[in-house]
Amino acid sequence: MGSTQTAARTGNKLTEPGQYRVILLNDDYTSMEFVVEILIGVFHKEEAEATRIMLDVHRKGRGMAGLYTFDIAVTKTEQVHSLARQHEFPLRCLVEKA
Ligand code: TYC
Repeated sequence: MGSTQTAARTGNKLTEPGQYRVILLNDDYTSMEFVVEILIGVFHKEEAEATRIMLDVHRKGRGMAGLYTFDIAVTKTEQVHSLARQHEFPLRCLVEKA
């Protein structure tokens, strides 16, 4: 049995360290190649998986780049925004509680 179930059963206040999704947002201006490079360079995806995620975001408007503890999720989000600024793309992402 996992510790989350144990914590719930014993009624104490312990919880697992939170997991946070980094969500990539679509826009009309960022190049597909740049998004794939971000997914490989920042989120350590293989090229085929990076392309799949990029196309999913392109079609649906948003999609998950990865699942991390809070500090790592925020750091990756900052890296994406910094790289996007350097390349003059409006690419945005956000952190949400999983
Ligand atoms: N929609 C962009 C285009 O057609 C590609 C894109 C995909 C942009 C994913 C952002 O998170 C994104 N060039």
